[in-house]
Amino acid sequence: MISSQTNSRYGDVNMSNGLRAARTKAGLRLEDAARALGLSESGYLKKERSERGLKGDFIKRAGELFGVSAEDIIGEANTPVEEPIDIDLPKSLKAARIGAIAHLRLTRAEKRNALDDVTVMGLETFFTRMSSDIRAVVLTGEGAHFSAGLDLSEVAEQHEPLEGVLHSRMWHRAFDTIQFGRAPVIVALHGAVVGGGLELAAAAHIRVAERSAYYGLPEGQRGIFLGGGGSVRIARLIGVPRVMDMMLTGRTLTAEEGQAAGVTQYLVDDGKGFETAMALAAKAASNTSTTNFAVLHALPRIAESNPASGLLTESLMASIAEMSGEAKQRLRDFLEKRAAKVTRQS
Ligand code: 1HE
Repeated sequence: MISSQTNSRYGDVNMSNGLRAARTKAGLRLEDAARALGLSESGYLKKERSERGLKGDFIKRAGELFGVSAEDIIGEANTPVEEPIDIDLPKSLKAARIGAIAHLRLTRAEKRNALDDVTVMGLETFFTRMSSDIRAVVLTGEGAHFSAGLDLSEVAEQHEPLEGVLHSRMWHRAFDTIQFGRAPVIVALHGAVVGGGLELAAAAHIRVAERSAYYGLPEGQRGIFLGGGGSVRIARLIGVPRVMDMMLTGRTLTAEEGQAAGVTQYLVDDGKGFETAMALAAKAASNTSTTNFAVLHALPRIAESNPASGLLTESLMASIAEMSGEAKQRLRDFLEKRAAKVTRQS
């Protein structure tokens, strides 16, 4: 797909060019399309390269010529193009960027995105090596399920207790790089989100569920225990009594129950998870780096500390944030009526 550089809500993004795509599909050469639309070749080329070319009467005539609707051309033009990210990952993970947002996918659908050692270490590699101009990450799973959790075939092979401890600590290390990394992580969930899959989701900052999502902790049934941080993160999200129920009885929660219990912050229709996560990522990405650092690194530690230390840390963090040049500019923008007001969202 040919792309043109435009500004969008994802930062500087390569957008696919709807006009060019429609002409290519129609099998028309550039010079023929230009002539039919009454333009010089360079005049027509400019329109293919520029969003401004995709408006008004011109787009209607081009649509007629190429045999597609104007809406289709514009829709295609508004599709951001994913560009590869140059980090070596196992084949169970794929990463691409859309402007300043990285899209990381679990790509082991044939095993329901079960998390084997290679994948967990791949997650650590990605979040450790991610370049500083990535401002937010969207995490999704391919196939019918987000993740079936720990790859049980690997655990069955462990023989010494210490091996199990070190294995669990490896998960902790990897998931810490997600929770305490440099960018907000928004995860879009669907289908089974169970065991280690739920532990992975709990390490993200915002969870979006499609209605097909369901949550389980089948560790109880398998004769094992949480090991990827769930005793801490899932218990903090939904409370120890719910975790106990899920583990002792094998109870699963529907997407609606998970939303009510606090597993997720957003519940959307099937097929809408990724676009919702991208929109949320774009909002998070537009904050100042200092605010996002404070939210990711200071807030959870403050919330877990004793109140007196927490309040002191809050004051220190607040002062650092207020002093940043970016904050000063944003405050001036509001006071001089250039910034958006806070409005009620439907
Ligand atoms: C797996 C795994 C896995 C599937 N490890 N291979 N997690 C669990 O106990 C969940 C176990 N999985 C399931 O309950 C189901 O697979 C699902 C509900 C997620 C999906 O069902 P379905 O019918 O779509 O798929 P399937 O036929 O069960 O599985 C497809 C293949 O994936 C199959 O392999 P195949 O070679 O026969 O094709 C399965 O064996 C394989 N597969 N899940 C290994 N988990 C850090 S501690 C965390 C502790 C935990 O996470 S415990 C929870 C483990």
